[in-house]
Amino acid sequence: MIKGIVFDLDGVLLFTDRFHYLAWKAIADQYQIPFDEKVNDRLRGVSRRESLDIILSYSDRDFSEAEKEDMAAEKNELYRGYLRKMTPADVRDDTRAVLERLRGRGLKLAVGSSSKNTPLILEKTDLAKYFDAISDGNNITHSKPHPEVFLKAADYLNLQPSECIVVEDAEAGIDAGAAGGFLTVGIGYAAHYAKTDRPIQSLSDLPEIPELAV
Ligand code: B16
Ligand code: MG
Repeated sequence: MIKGIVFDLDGVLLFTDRFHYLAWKAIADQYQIPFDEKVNDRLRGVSRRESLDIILSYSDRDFSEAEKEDMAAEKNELYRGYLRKMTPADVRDDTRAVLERLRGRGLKLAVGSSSKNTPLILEKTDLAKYFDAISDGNNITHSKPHPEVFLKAADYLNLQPSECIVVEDAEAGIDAGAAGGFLTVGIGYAAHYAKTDRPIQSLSDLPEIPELAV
């Protein structure tokens, strides 16, 4: 029986993926590295440093460790510039409605995000109040597709992975959910991924999946 739901943040609850794209694009342009939406899709759910390594694999020159640290820090400053301008209006009405509906059914809700910027995002958008637990890039040592972030979320909820659903937009996130023993729901990019258990078109479809049917 499902008792809890762990939501990915970027690409599921919010569309901060656009800000990641814009910030990485500025860095890539600065170093004449080819970067487009297709490369950006490879960064979904992946940590900041691993994202940089993927971007740099499209360059024909080598970068020192110090240069890489500077690039990652600069990207994060650009990204946080976008985040600071976010407001509660950046959360879709149907997203809030779904969260309220699921809470109303007595389900426990958690965030499971690779992002170290999760606290800032939740504060700016006033989303924290819907969640019983937050597991993010600040409390993990292995990023998705490792299941750590979701296992910690389930643990914070005092639930077993088999009692929880993971909702994700990234292949790495679906792999992480499956590796942890969660039922996976895929939205957006992950709705087309073969390993996703339950693909959905929009978050509003989540309460209708068979495992949550009342
Ligand atoms: P940060 P999620 C992930 O968030 C993003 O999808 C991914 O593109 C990003 O690199 C990662 O967070 C780390 O973010 O640089 O803010 O620590 O999808 O797991 O909510
Ligand atoms: Mg995501």
